[in-house]
Amino acid sequence: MPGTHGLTLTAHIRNTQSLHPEARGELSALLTQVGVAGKMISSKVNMAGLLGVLGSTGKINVQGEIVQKLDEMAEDVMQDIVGGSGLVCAMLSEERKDILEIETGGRYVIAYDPLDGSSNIDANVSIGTIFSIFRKLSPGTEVTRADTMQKGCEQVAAGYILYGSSTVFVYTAGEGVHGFTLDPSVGEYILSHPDIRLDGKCKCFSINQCNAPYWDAWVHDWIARVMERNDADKRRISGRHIGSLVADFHRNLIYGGVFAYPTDARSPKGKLRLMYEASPLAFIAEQAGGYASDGRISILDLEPEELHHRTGLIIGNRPEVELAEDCVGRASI
Ligand code: P6P
Repeated sequence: MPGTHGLTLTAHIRNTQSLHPEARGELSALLTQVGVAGKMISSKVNMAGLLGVLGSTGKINVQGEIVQKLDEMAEDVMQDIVGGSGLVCAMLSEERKDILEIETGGRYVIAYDPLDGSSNIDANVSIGTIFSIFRKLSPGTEVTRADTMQKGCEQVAAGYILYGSSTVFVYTAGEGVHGFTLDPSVGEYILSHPDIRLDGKCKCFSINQCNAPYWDAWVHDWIARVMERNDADKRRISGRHIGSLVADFHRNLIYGGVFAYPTDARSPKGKLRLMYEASPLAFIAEQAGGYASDGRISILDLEPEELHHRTGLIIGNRPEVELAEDCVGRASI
């Protein structure tokens, strides 16, 4: 049992591993390495204004988005610390067009957004690293599509490191969702949010209202049906949206809430990416008792069509997400 000094992330990961006698410790080592990368990125993000690393590089990435200087830094850290761990055979990154195959031939594949929400960096808004881990399926050392284009339900672990008022590492390895706060004085993540649950009341509603002119009709119907719970007696749900997915998701995970970025006329396939944004957060949401959908089916059941597959996303308390699916269904009749 942890004493007054708390349980470290490393100890928690090892304890989770002990639930699987067949485990060889490689996933534990990989999660620990992701944590190390998060500490390095956190130290740079927290000093960004002083290191001359704010602002953009002037480059445009494969997504057609402006690359921030900290995006490049975070990508470099992930390649060095995770790619150099000998534990992964392939890395899928939001910042790179193609898959990076790693010669050392580890047994895992990692998909990640090195710095989600980075367009908010100059305003000191919380941003984060989102990651999704799969087991290599094909025999031998060759990396195949079967290894990299796996459905979300095949994930063995997922999580994010949120660089906010404190740095928080949140992960699941299929045994619930647990959060750790970085103690910068010792450089250790300490368990601060054991067994996070997303099955209480939905208190926050997160959507970019300025996309309303582009929404399908069902979104307006869904919002109206959610807002019915606010009446003269009480405001039961409030709007909270900061435009940084990882920060919006974390707030909703802790307080209870639903986030939506549905497909719309501007983004008919969706804006958010399946492999390294929607899928890992969906794994976390479901492990915490919530749910994530593209409006029709679970995010975890979507078949990836390409590396940077985009999708609509409604994620958070299960009743509100299922209500969205009901609205979609009614609109298609
Ligand atoms: P919009 C950040 O660029 C991001 O990928 C997510 O973190 C965020 O939720 C979304 O885009 C914001 O997009 O169109 O509302 O500005």
